[in-house]
Amino acid sequence: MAKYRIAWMPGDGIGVDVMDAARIVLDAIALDAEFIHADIGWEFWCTEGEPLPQRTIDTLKTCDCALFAAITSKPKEEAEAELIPELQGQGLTYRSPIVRMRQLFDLYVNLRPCKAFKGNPLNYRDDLNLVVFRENTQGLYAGVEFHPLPAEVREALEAHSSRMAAFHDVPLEDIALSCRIFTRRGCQRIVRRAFEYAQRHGYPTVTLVEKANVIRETSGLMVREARKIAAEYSGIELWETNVDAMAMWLVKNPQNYGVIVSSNMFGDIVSDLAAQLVGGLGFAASGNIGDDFAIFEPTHGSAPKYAGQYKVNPTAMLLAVKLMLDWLGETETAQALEQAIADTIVEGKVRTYDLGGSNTTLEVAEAVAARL
Ligand code: GGG
Repeated sequence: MAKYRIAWMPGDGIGVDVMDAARIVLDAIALDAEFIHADIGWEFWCTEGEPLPQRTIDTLKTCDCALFAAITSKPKEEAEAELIPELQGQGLTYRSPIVRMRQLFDLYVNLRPCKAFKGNPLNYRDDLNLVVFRENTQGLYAGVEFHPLPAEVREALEAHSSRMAAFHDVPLEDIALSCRIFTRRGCQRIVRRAFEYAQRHGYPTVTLVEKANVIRETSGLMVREARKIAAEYSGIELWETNVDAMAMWLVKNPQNYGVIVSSNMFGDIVSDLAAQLVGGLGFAASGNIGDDFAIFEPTHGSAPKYAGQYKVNPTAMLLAVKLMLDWLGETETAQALEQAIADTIVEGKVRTYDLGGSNTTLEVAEAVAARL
């Protein structure tokens, strides 16, 4: 029996291309693992009305972790129009399979390292090593949304907040509401993971990105809990920054930052900004991590127009493999893989089009594999 059972989820679009690249590298390191294919993505929405079939959830439950590439998703009306005729008109609603997996498996950490690899022509600066901890299960992405606003929800809100008076005359069908739900435990655990990481990797600061001067209750809860946790880590300073200011500072002085922690939506935005500083989504991997299960993926989507052309940069996918190896405790192999990726980049001989080269996705993976 193999040491690890890993769910294998290419998804669709270029997800398939970059997963083939991941396989080349995993074969080269000869990880003692069984890879179990699991269905996910647009095809299963169109044909089954469910982009994350129950059989996939069942498979995930039998695995140590999962490697996932990319999926397509489309706005509500387009999604409904692409269902097979038998499934149309049944009131099926597309739900993000990524968000669902995060919630189903309580993968509350979205870990997004953004490291500038030497020789990457797309680096904004060469001295960046940012790591974003984004809360992954609650906040504005909790999925508690209304449109039209139910009358009883309006009544309850009016009973609790005088500010609702401003909307009293707006018809219910003209109001949409998305709830930003924070829990004390949710705030505590993401901040604690960020501090633990900072301590383990020698970062002197953790920067909390919120907007507590305006969003006083949710951001405020996060800030208050972060201050308590920070008090337990004497060598690490807590920096508190508003999200709008952070966007500016990350462009002005990104080298001043290290570990960054934020809630779901702000963390999503800040981590994309941070990714662009080190070459863009082609270099951005993420780990969706819970207490005993994790899913690793490149942060890019499925880029359908490039699907099957094997021209996109697989580096983000390969870095996702590296994160997975770290999480599995295969630290030396993870380090060797990162070094092979870094060496391939700095040598600059094998490059995909985004870096000015003409090599294929698989050629980049082979160049990395050759160094392992
Ligand atoms: N690897 C990340 C990915 O595939 N992203 C595509 C995406 O964000 N889709 C929206 C969704 O979650 O449905």
